[in-house]
Amino acid sequence: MRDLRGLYSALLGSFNEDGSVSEKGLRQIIRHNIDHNKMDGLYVGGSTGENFMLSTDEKKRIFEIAKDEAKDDITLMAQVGSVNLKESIELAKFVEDLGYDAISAVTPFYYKFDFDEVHHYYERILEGVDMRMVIYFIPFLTGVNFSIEQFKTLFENKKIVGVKFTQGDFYLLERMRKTFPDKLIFAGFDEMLLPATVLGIDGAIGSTYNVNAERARQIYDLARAEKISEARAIQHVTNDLITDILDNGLYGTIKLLLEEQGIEAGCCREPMKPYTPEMRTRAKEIYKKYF
Ligand code: HMN
Repeated sequence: MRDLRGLYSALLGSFNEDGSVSEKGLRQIIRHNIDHNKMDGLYVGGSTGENFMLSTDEKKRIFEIAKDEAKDDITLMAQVGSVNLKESIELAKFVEDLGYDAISAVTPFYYKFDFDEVHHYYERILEGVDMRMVIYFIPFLTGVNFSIEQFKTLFENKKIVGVKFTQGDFYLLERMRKTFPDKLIFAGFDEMLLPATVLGIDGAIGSTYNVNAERARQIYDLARAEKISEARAIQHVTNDLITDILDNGLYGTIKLLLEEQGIEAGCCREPMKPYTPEMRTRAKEIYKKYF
């Protein structure tokens, strides 16, 4: 069984102008993450993949392309969570058959599910598969928060091996680390990689690693070696870059930065905005400034 720890790029979605999935773009982004970025893993079907705007067939196709391109070169974690539980169950089985290393599932969102319902959702997804699962915890987008006690209840299922923690609450992160020394904690906010690493995470999953992998690796390695001031200097540059990316449109700008490196990363899926000339110009400036 593959060790799941390490740095993962959250795989970007790649779309043609008509909104269809660009297989060519996806394959190039995947190869770039393996060959150039030297990532430990890819998180497929997450927020960065614009996954919640896709049909079940499109999600399946992207899982297939990622596995076909990556083979066993890199750890593959599939985000199968959906507010449609039947779809999540189906996708979990699908990626198990494809040979993915682990699944992840976002907490069900939109409706205000109570904790028992959320618990039931995870149990139902896991019933049908023999796979390791990482909970995708992202309260600022889902509105779903857990207490330590609630995490404890979820973690009673041995198939749940960890959590992707996209949350800026370092008190909770520290409590989690102490309470669950054997569970894997992946940091989800790239701008907080250094403090999260200091608190003892097992890895990180992020959108900006598609383009800023080298600095992310340095921060992670330096922080683990307790070279904090060196790591902080790189986190400062990284956060200047992330601030500029966020100001110009997160996923689109990352794709435009990849385009500067010769990768046909494609467009975003509507209702996300098409690229404007100003956005393209700004992305070129950002590229020049940081790369
Ligand atoms: C995913 O599901 O695609 C990622 O794991 C999500 C990841 O946590 C990113 N969060 C979002 O995009 C909402 C971060 O990498 C984030 O983009 C970055 O820290 C910039 O804020």
